[in-house]
Amino acid sequence: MLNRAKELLKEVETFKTDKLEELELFRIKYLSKKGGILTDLFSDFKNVASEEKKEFGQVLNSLKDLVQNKIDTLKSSLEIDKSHGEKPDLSLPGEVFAHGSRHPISLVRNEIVEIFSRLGFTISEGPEIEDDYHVFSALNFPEEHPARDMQDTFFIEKHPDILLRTHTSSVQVRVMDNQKPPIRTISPGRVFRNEAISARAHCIFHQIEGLYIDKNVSFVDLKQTLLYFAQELFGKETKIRLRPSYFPFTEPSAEMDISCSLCGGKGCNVCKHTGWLEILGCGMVHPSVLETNGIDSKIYTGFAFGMGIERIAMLKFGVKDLRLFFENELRFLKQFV
Ligand code: 2U9
Repeated sequence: MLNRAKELLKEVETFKTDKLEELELFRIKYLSKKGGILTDLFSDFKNVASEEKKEFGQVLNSLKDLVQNKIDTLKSSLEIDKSHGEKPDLSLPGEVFAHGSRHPISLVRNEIVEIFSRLGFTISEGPEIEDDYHVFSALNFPEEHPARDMQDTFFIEKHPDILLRTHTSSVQVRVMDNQKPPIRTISPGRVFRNEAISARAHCIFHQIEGLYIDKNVSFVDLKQTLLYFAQELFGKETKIRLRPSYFPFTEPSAEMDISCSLCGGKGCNVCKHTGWLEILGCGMVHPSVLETNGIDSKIYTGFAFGMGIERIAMLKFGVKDLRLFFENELRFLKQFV
């Protein structure tokens, strides 16, 4: 019986297969509870002469370990091979990964940031959760202004002074807190307004606001800066026009149109046959805003502007529904690769 066990050790050692089915037969042959070779040998153990018991026991245990190891190693290597259909060809070139692409809002934001960087504007960022002072009071919003209303602004529950910023001008208020003029900065970021979601409006959108404060900054500087910006973004042929407007934080204030980039100003569906497209608001920083923020309005003047990135992206890419920018539908995003 000892010799039989030793022969089996050799047999197991030399066993090879490249088929999982054959390995299963091997397992049954040795380990099956009914008629398995090892099972039978273990039950014969009691019949072995006592002087042979020690050696037989050791051989039997080695045989059992060997069978189990053989099954484990062959099984794992056959399963790896099976998952590849066949043994992997290590000389093949690697698989090409599909790269993601920048979101259209990021593309437009980066382009706008680059244009103003060339004019010496720095980039400033600040918190999305703000306080009343940085969003409204420091920007000359009167106490009763509708923007301060629950209908227009998201307030943090039980904290009437804490809210989600409705514009990134609050970042520039923080810049003025920490920096003396000259100040030349743009602040891109998400803003939040309590509005119903539609093809033209969303409760979250992205803005870029700009601020330039120095001695002798005039409306001419504002106009020339924005003309450069419009021609860099929409093409050298682009014309601008400024229409009088009103914001609490600028005086005088204006809205800026560009000549329609689709019809070149002749009139089409996109510009509603006017030849012009509104793209941003702007103005000279209100003297009260300068004073509230510790800047002497007799020495310094400044201009400011603000635009919604979604609106610019819609015009640039011909997107008709603003909601597409938020849905992250791959068929939409893949068009901007
Ligand atoms: C400071 C002082 C003044 C930023 C400005 C606008 C005009 C403006 C809107 C355009 C479309 C926001 O996204 S929108 O709804 N913005 O019309 N924003 S001037 O004025 C400032 C900024 C900072 C300290």
